[in-house]
Amino acid sequence: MTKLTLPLLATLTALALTSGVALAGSEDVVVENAWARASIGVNRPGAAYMTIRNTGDEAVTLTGISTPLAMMPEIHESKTNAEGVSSMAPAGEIAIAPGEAAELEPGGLHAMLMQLQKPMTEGDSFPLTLSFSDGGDIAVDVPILGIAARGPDG
Ligand SMILES: [Cu+2]
Repeated sequence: MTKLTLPLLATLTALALTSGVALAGSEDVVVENAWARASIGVNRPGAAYMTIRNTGDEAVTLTGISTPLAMMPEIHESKTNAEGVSSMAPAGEIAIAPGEAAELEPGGLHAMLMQLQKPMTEGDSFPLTLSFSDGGDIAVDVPILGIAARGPDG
């Protein structure tokens, strides 16, 4: 070890920190009121809900989600047709205009958690990472509410 080592390490650390910062847009995203319902076992998918707010002045695009809780997490959208039959499908990328928010709520957009790795137990929480088109990620801790919860307050 020479005395050159420390400044070199400091430089590398600074570079690593700089490259971890989102390029534009997603650093202004704020996630509010995240919640999920407890599951019965792992055979059926779980779902998580939240408000994803763009507080910046550039549009942001949510491109995907990931969590260690589920092998196949995906943003879905539920729709009800004129006959009252509801169905859901992958929502693709979600663009959020400046000052706007994407609402993930029962009956609409939701984070579908397919292939659960363990049951979702009331009182626990799990990490969920949102990825954006500018390369930024936002990690959220999602509290698990009761099996009959309808909103972030239960
Ligand atoms: Cu779904």
